Amino acid sequence: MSISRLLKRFFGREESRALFLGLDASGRTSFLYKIVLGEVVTTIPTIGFNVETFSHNGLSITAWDVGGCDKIRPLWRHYFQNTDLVVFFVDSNDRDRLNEVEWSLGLLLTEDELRDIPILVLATKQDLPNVMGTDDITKALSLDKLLKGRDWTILPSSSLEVHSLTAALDWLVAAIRKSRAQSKPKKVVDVKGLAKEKSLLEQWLEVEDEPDDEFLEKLTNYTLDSWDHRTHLRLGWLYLKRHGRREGMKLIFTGIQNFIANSPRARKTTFHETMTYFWTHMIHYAMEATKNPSGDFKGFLLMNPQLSDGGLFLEYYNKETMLNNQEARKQVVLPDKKQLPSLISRVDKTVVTKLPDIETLQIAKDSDETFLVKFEERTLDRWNHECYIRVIYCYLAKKGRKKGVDCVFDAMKAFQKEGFHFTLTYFWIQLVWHAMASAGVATNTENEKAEMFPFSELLRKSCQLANDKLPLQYYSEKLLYQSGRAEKEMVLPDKKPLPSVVPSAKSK
Ligand SMILES: Nc1nc2c(ncn2[C@@H]2O[C@H](COP(=O)(O)OP(=O)(O)OP(=O)(O)O)[C@@H](O)[C@H]2O)c(=O)[nH]1
Ligand SMILES: [Mg+2]
Repeated sequence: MSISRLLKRFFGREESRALFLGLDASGRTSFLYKIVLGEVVTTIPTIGFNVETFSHNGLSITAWDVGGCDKIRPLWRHYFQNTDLVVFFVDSNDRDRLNEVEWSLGLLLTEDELRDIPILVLATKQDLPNVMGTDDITKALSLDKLLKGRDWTILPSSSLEVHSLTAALDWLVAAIRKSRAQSKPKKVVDVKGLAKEKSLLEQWLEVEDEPDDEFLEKLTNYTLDSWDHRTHLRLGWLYLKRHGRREGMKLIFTGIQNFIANSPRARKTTFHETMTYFWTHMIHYAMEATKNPSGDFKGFLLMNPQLSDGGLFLEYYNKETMLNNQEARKQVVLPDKKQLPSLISRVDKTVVTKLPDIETLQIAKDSDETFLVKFEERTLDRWNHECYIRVIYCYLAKKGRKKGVDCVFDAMKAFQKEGFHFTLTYFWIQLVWHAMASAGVATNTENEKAEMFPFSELLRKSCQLANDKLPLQYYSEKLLYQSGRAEKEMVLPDKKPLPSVVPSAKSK
């Protein structure tokens, strides 16, 4: 039985997942929030993703809007699994990048996990003058050829015109339903492990569970009836749900250790630190990333069928590292195949407690232009965090987003050499851009004259930029400095997502 039918049987609701992809600035985040909030928000480029759930024509849709900039496009593949439909956004006003669009869509279509799924191509920004129409785009991208054999269409859209969004959603819902009705068995079998998950999941859903409190009591007095993967998932889910990540984690670790030490039922198992950490993380991630329609453990299982695969860790770790390495049993070792999915959290309660005193900041008296010249000539008389942020600001303000990002990367690689850190560079670009967008001075185009809003003014408005520890509010130290990857490629934050909508968003 398919997951969607199981969902319907258990909760009387249909759930689905749609993936929003496309080049950067193609309009995904604007589209998503126009649907969810009903207003045109001010966006900044998405690093990582936004995820929102909404309903249309009786179907609940969880939409994943994944950042499209070329530097982070390799991250897309982490979001493919269990996708029902892809909405591919094309900026109708961007004739220059049609080749890149075609290439990127073509690449996507070769992905095994996306085989056979319907594709909705959205020609966005139709409210702008002289844009390409859907026919022009179809022809330019050879969509007839590229998408042959799939259920697909191309529709015009504008985040200013509600009816265009409704028409897109009408098609999306109908396509998902049609694809489910046809229920191509090939697709199900092809997705790794799903055939196995399916029957196991059904069995799991039929288990009569004792109430949660009774379950925990049995755990702590070592009388649980079973000690299997399902039990581990349940205890992880329950502790995280009741106590949050920090406290929940402690309870999970001691709960499992004590049970193994005291219950004859767990005689054959030994405690494994890395495995426990892995599953706790995956459970927590799943809880944050999906809505649980019933709020109970079965609802959680149903929304996250991938967790029933006990071998899931093999996607992230080599078998050798996880199972044959004594060190991994005693302390957490990092995955050596791919990074664990990052946690997303919508609620940002962290505040910067100690703001630097702006007046004491030693912002060089030079104008931004002179400062940049001195930086390029290597004649600055000091180098500190403010200088670093200021270089980023000057390039972004002068060159606009796209060229500015490239300039910052080139400049920092040349300047910092061995010390260059890919993720941190991107992090600060994003935060500076966010500050600029909030101050209303972010422009996408080159501005050679750059009647710039001076850097000191930006810092005054967004003083968190002066806090060089800011990345640690988003990233764990381990991921940033000890994973060996963050220096070389973009890794997503594991504490909270980077901002992608400007807070004081006003309707345009
Ligand atoms: N005129 C017009 N502008 C739009 C429309 N949709 C998006 N934009 C603008 O296009 C720019 C990029 O929009 P986003 O929604 O951030 O694009 P994105 O695809 O999420 O981009 P990334 O997150 O950078 O990958 C912003 O300046 C939007 O205001 C639209 O329908 N009409
Ligand atoms: Mg976006």
